[in-house]
Order: sequence, then C-alpha cells, then structure tokens
Amino acid sequence: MKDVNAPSVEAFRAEILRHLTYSMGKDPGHASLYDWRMALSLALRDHIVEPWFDATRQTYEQGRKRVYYLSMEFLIGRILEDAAINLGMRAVAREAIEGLGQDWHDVVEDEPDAALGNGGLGRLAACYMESMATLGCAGYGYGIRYEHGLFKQRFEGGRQVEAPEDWLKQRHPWEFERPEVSYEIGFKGTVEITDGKAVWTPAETVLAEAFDMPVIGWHGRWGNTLRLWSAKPTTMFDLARFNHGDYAAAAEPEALARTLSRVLYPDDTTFQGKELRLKQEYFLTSAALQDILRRHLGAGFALTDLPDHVAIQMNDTHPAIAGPELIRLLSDVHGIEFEEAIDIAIQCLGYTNHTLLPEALERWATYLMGSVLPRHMQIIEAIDAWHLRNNPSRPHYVGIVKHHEVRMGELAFITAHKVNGVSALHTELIKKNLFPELHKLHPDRIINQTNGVTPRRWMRMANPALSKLITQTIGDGWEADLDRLKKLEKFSEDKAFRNEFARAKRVNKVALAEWIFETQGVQVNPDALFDVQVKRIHEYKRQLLNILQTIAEWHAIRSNPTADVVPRVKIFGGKAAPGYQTAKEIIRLINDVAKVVNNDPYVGDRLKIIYPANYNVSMAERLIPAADLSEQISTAGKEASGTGNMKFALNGALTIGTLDGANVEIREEVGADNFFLFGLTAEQVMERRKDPEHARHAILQSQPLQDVLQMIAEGRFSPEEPTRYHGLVHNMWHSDYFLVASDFEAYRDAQTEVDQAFADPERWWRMAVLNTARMGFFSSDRAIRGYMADIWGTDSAL
Ligand code: DL6
Repeated sequence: MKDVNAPSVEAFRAEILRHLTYSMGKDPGHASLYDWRMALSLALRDHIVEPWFDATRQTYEQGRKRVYYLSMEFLIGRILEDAAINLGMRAVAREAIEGLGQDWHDVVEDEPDAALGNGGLGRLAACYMESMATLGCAGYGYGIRYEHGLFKQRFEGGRQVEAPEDWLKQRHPWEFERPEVSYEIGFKGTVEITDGKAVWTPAETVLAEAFDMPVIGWHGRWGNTLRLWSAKPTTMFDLARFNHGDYAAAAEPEALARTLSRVLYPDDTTFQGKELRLKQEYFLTSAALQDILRRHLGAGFALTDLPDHVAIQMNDTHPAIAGPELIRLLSDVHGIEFEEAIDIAIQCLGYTNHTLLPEALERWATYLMGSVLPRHMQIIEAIDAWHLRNNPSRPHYVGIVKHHEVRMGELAFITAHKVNGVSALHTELIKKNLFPELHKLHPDRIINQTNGVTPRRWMRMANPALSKLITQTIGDGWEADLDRLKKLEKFSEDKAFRNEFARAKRVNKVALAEWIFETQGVQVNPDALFDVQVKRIHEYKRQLLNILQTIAEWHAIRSNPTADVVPRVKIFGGKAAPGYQTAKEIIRLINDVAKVVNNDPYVGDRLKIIYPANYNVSMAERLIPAADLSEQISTAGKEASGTGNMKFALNGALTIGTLDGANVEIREEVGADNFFLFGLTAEQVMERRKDPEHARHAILQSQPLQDVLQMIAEGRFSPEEPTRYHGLVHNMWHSDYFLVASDFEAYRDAQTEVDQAFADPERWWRMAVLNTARMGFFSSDRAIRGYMADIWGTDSAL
C-alpha cells in the first residue's frame, strides 16, 4: 500500500472550513475552540478513511488471517496529533489551522484524553494497536466504550480526591457508531440438557453495539479498527409502565443495560470479585467472539478452519472467559463436537500474563460464575476434566476449579496454545512460581515477549526537539526501524553532538518548568536535575522509598547548608486506586513533604518537589522528554515489565533502578555503565523476607533512615496533625513487606552516584546518548513482530 498523499495547506484549510460549516454548523466568526478542534479532527479523519478501507478490502480479498486483541483497557490518550503525524500531515495541519487564526497547541490540548485504562496494561494495548497498523498486521482491537474512563484526580489538603471522568461529554470525532452491528449478550437463567444438547435460556439480556475507531499506522499505509462495545437495552422502554405513570420503572431496562459500559474499574492490582466486573468481561468477550464468527462465516469459511483465519489474544485474564465462550458458541450454537471445539479454541487463543501479584490474579467464586454464566460454569468444569483426563499426572492441587473458585489464570493457560510473559525475568518467574506444574505438563507453551512502546508517539510526537536532532544526524526512517538509533552510538563521543543532545533536553525542561510554574505555582530551575517517578501509586512501586530518600536529602542540606549539592527537582505523578488506603497515605505524605521543602528558605533551588495532580498519557508526553533521571525502583520480582522505563530511556533519561521487569533487559541493552543499579534481586528479596525482623534490622543499620522516620513520626510534615503518619512509620518498623528499609542505603548510594555523574556533563550526556542509541529493541514493532511470528502465525500485508 502507498503512503498517504498530504494535501496542500490551502486545500486542507478549505477542508477544515467545510467541516466547520457543514459538520459543526458554525461560521468562523462564532466558532469555539471545540468547534475548531472538531473541524480539524474531522478533516484529518477524512484522510484516514481511504487507507483504512483499502486495508480492510485487501484483507478480505486475500483471505488474510486476522488478529483480534481482546482487552478490557485501551489507554489511548489524545488522538489528533498522533493521527496527523502518522499521516505525515502534522506540518500541513498546523499551518492550515494557524492560518485560520487558531493556536496549534491550544487546539491539540483541547482534546480530552481517551483514558480507557488504568496504566501499563492499557497503554501497552494502545501501543500494540498502533504497531499492528504500522506493520500491516491485519486485526481488530476489541474493548469497552466506557462512558467514564479513569477518574480525574485532584488534591485537597494533599489528599487524593476522585471525580468522574467525562471524555464523552463532547462529541468524539474519532469514532463511527455502527448501530447495525450489535449482538445480544445473555446473563443468568437456566440450562437444560436434552439428548446431550445444552440449551441456555438467559434471564437477562443486553445488546452490545459497536463503535469503530480507525487506527492508522505510520505513513498511513495500513489501518485497523478498534471496535469498542457500548451496552444498550434489548427493550428500550417499558411503555406499559410509563402509561401507568411509573416513569422511573419504565426507564429501568435502559439504566440497567447502560451500567455495563458505564465505568472502568479503577484498580489494576487488586481483584475484587464484583458481579458487574464479571458481566463486563463477558460482555466484551461474547460480543467480540460473536463478531469474529459472523465475519468468518460471512467470508464463506468453515468453522473447523477458524485457526487458519483467526488469532485471538487475551490481554491478561480479564477476557479469559473467551475459552469457554468460544467452545460454547462452537458446540452449543454451531453443533461442533465438544472436544473438537476445545481443540479449535486452543489453536486460536493466546494469553498474555501481566502480573504475578497474587492479589491481582482473578478467581471467581463458583457460585457467582454459576449464577451469572451458568452454562459457562458447566463448560469450565468440562474443560478442567478434559485437561485432567489428558494429563493424568497433573497434581491434585492443580486445576481450574479449586476450593469453590474458578482460577482465571489456569483457565487462560489451559485454553491457550501460547502463554506469554512481558519481560525475560517475568517469564521466568511465571514458569517457576506462577504455573510451575502446568509448565511441566506443557513445556513449550510459555514464551516471552518483552514489552515495547511505539516510537511514533513516545519520541516523534512527544519529543520534537530530539526527533529533529536524530533525523538530522542519522536521516529519517528510524521511526519505523528503531534499531537504526544504533547509528547514534558513535556520536556519543562527539562533543558537538552531545551538546546538541543536551540542548534538546533543555528545550523540553524549560517548557516543563514553564508549565510547572503556570499550573503548580512553583518556580523550578531548568538546570537542576529533573528526577521523575510517574506511574500508578502502589507499595510495590515504592514511591515511599523515593520520598524517604528525598527527606533524607532535605535533612542533609539543612544539616550542612554550605555543602555543594546538585540541585534536583523531584517530580511525582500517579493515581492511587480509590480504595487503596496505604497508597493514598503515600500520596498525602509526598504532598505534605513538598509543602515543607518547597517553602524552606534554607533549601531554595537545591531541592523542589512537584506532584501535579491527574497524571495521564498527555502529562506523560510532557514529563518524559524533560526527564534526566527515570525512577524504576520497584521491589524486585514485582513489576512484570514496566513500559515507562522504556519511554524514559528512549528519550535520553538515565535510569536508577532495581533488577526488576524489563529494567534487566534495558540495562543489558544500554550497558551496565549507563544505568544506576541498586537493590536486592528477586531471589534476595525472597530470602530476606525469611527474617521476620528484616525491617527493624535494616532501619537500625541506617542512621539517615532512622532520622527520616523520626521526623515523620514527630509530625514535621504534618504539624497540624502530628500523628498522621504513625501507622505508616509503624509499618516501616514492623512489616515493610516491600523492603523499603532493606534497599534504602543502596538507593541512597546510587543517588549519590547519580549526582556525581550529573556534575560531570561530559559523562552524563555520553551516557544519555548511549541510552537513546541503544533502545531500539524496545520498539513495540519488535514486540508485535514477535507476537506475529511466535503466537499468531500471521505475516505483514505490506
Ligand atoms: O505489560 C504491561 C504492564 C507491565 O509493564 C507492568 O509491569 C504490569 O504491572 C502491568 N500489569 C497490569 C495488570 N495488573 N497488575 N498489576 O497492569 O502490565
């Protein structure tokens, strides 16, 4: 397929004006920023439609195998600028809209983030959709069109307060509603088995209606579809009740149905076992599978050939009901024999595991599964029995249904032909700790696909200054072939280049400093070291370790006011799950410490703490290119991979990190000398926990940590309520499951090394250049190529 031909600025300006007039019904004199954004988005969208149609046409004509990526989360962010860049139309679009008197940045920033995800897993799905389109891997993403994405965070007195997010308050220009594409989804009810044939009669039904978003790849050469399902009632309105004056009851069916796609569950690390969540998971999965089978049969293929045409990826266990549902559709609905249906399902399905945290692994009570999805409960038991029959050596404690629970990890494992981890270390831990027995029975099933990020969004779009320098230095084309960044390696020895590299970083830091001043009212020095930790707030990610070290640093500055210190701006960003009290306490502590430190005249510019509320994809695009130091400090063995770590290093930030997740591979790629490593390894963590007093022992060995805990306990950061953090300090002394105390001194030493390196610009910028130059491996294009070859059995259409 060919590149999209960009129109001239004049022609595109006319297209914008046409949409302003005929789509928005406004004349330029009365148009608001929203109207202009819509007109620009619709004009851009017009250029996506053709390549998108072409790709679909080609897929049909060639009978191509398609990939279906099932995910409860797609953390997309803004679309306008990303689409313009992939179409090669950013310059034209910018000139056209500015010629119409609108500021490009204002228009771009008017777009709300599509925040249909919590964090890493959802953002990964969005990167993978973009890479699939770039690589010409024919496919669909399937998700839920949540009316409310991840909550909006604000701080009140330093505390996180949540408000509903409302991205659909205004029209969403990137979607096409498809009222004709809808499927009935059933829940509850009864199952009757007559002559060996099961008939499920659901007690409740809703409709899943499709909304399609085109996903355009690099140079507009290929387009795929992200199909999001919205819940609609099967019967709109109870007219009889209405006529009796019972208006609320009349609207009940609609309200009930809409609940299903109303909100994203705002927690990615704890499993809650709520009925609504199970219904959401089934709603997505059943709609997707019905759609897949309709397309397959519509193209004239036999169901027995499904694996030749269909690869279905389960993004974590959330859509793991796909196994039983596909088997149900094949056997109950289409009459395929049960064992053959299992075989077909396994050949089609792949499962990506994204976490080892036991509290995040889904396990549904059998009574709930049996009540919400009675037929599926029977099928799950039948799959379990089938698996045991075929694997008689399976230990008695292994299986899908155990202790009155359905274990979704085991279900996904058994119904998939490949199970993948998301970093080399994580994959090894899946084999060793999560599914050791199943791995023994199926030694070829678990494979690794280390995560990746799209360089189009995370470098080309987010970091125009560095992108320009890279293109000037090694030519274009690196955006779709990130290994070419290797050519920058030799420039790490070139002083002039290093200076240019540092200048690009400074441009981003100055812009960030201005934004911080405007939004947070704090002046920061762009020449200070920008030290950034942005991610969900969780104990295992150890924002606590970072803030404790920051307090120690503050204390050191105050104790020795004339010492020469490297000035730092500590930047935090992230949301805590609304019910996660400890994480919320950590947020409050960071904000309390920031208040004291930022107003301390002894400290001045030497240390500042910034925590802007409502971290999201757009904020990441602002912060990451401006970072000098990337904090990746999770307790080893807990972070499956991380993808923020990749974005930072790609943008020339150095990492301070533990041997966890993809940090291990990043360090291998960029070189141990260009990475600040500290802390216990995953094995040492396990070992250390055997000492029930590990926390107390570690604290007693660190005077600075004792001082820090003492200051917190005395209420130095919460004078209005000195006891505010007593619980937190008590936990540090007596539990400290995530080993903050045990890693504290090593972390401080590593931070001292960071200071020394930053104080030596030649060294620092050499290291930074080498980081960018060696991050090619972490492109999501490489990851998707791996999925295509090792899991999906598909090739590129380009
Ligand atoms: O694989 C994407 C992403 C990883 O980079 C993170 O390390 C991992 O925590 C995240 N997992 C999730 C799911 N639940 N939890 N926790 O978001 O996946």
